[in-house]
Amino acid sequence: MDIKIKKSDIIAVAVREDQYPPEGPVEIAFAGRSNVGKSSLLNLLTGRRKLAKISGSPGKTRTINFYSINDDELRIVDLPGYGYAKVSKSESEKWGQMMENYLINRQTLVKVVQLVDIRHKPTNQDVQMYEFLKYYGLDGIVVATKADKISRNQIQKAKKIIRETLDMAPEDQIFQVSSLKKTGHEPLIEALFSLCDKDRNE
Ligand SMILES: Nc1nc2c(ncn2[C@@H]2O[C@H](COP(=O)(O)OP(=O)(O)OP(=O)(O)O)[C@@H](O)[C@H]2O)c(=O)[nH]1
Ligand SMILES: [Mg+2]
Repeated sequence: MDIKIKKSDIIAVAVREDQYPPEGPVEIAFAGRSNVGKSSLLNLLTGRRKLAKISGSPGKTRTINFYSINDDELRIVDLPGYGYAKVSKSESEKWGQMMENYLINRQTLVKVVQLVDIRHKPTNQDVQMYEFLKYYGLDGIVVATKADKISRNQIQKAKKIIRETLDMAPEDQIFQVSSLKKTGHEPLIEALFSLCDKDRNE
């Protein structure tokens, strides 16, 4: 298996199931709080600065965006973030339905990478999200983002707090990345490609 991302294309933008692309190769989705760096991580992994739109203010990604990697060897799905205070209650309910429908029903979805900010203890919503992923067997990979924001010797401690707060299993993997400094992506890319032949219920 090739572990380089040589090609990446956006293939669908969806708010409803009928807008999803037909099921094909395995899909790996990125979940996490608004502004945690999901879209930036996609750009880092693909080496394309402008593939996904990023923003300094939360609530940038509002749709489920499907990206084909290496002509559909696998797909990465960038999700809208949660915990964005400015949305109305009805908007946040719509968001929940849109996310649940994709996460629960998509048969080719094999893993959801949970992103958390390396500087902070995961929020209650992060914990809830990770519990949800555990329930559906989609957990196991966590990415601590913005690693450039803390010093090297704080990294292990920060990762320990994340592990404990999310109640991660010993075999669960945690990667630290910096999209700003472009570090940490290589082991993550390997982990994602190693999921390529997996089935959802394995
Ligand atoms: N210093 C630093 N900033 C980062 C890093 N990753 C992302 N950011 C910044 O964080 C902000 C949010 O990044 P996005 O990638 O848009 O975050 P998102 O999780 O996709 O947000 P939503 O689409 O709102 O859910 C932007 O200003 C990024 O430049 C990082 O590794 N280091
Ligand atoms: Mg985004």
